[in-house]
Amino acid sequence: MAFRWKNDLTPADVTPEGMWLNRRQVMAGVAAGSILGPSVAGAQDTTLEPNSFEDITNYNNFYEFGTGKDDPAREAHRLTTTGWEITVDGLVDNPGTYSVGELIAGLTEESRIYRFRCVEAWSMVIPWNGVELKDILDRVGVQSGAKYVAFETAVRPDEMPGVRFPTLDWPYREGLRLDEAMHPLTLMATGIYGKPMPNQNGAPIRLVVPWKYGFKSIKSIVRITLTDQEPFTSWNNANSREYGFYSNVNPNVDHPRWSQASERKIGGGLFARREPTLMFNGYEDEVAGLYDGMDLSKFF
Ligand SMILES: Nc1nc2c(c(=O)[nH]1)N[C@H]1C(S)=C(S)[C@@H](COP(=O)(O)O)O[C@H]1N2
Ligand SMILES: [Mo]
Repeated sequence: MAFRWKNDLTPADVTPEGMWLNRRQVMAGVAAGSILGPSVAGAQDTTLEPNSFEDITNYNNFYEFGTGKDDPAREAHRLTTTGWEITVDGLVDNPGTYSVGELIAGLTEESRIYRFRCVEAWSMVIPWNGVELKDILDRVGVQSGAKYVAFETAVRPDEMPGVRFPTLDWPYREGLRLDEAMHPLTLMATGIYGKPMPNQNGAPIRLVVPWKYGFKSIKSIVRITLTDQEPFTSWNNANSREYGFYSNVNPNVDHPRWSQASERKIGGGLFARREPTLMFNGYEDEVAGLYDGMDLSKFF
């Protein structure tokens, strides 16, 4: 079945955290009934059941806080996010340094459940809150020569123990083609489960591109640059054989060291079966047209 997106999922479609825990217990025992409360739209597809807030905030990749999955949950409280500013520059009509509030004030707030797929072959389903990146870009005025959007994460050695080591060439940087950035599925997320974005997930604002591997979804953004050149991206720079610029979820293109054909959903328990990975992470109907005529094994 097609995934639902845009405005057809509302906060009421997201099983509240407490309800979700209850629900698992109930499902284990008695038959399901009306006491289960609201559930996720499209729940026939069990992979769309959101992960718990606990899973989403305790199993993270955020190398600025260390390379272990539990490092961000332990270390990211050091990040101070008050007074956060984002510099917008390059080919825009209104370059400048803006507070998060200035960038998103008055834009339509979205609540959307997206499947999230890491290149390490695990996945989660996350209820995000945020705004469409397109709305922010329209606000700053993209000039006609712009073809790409580049993003940078903060680098704060005093707050981010991981950046004291050369794990990556800091700052963490990512980029999208302009049409990918303007696609309505592309969010700038400011929260999870209706709560402000936890630091380990990229507070106060991070990108979410659901048809691409997780590493494209750069966290704790401090700079957005419109450019006519394909941007530097951290993982492509670290290992260009393993990580291309496009990084679309593609079960037919293996990572050089492991298969991408299946995935394990986090939180499924020890005996959870692997699920087949879907082309473009299940968003094929919505985004395949962006890549018409491109050889996706070459542009991986
Ligand atoms: N700045 C920054 N952004 C980042 C990363 C990172 O290490 N640093 N890791 C990426 C990777 S590999 C993944 S899978 C996702 C994880 O997002 P989550 O922890 O919110 O699930 O963040 C991405 N964004
Ligand atoms: Mo990842």
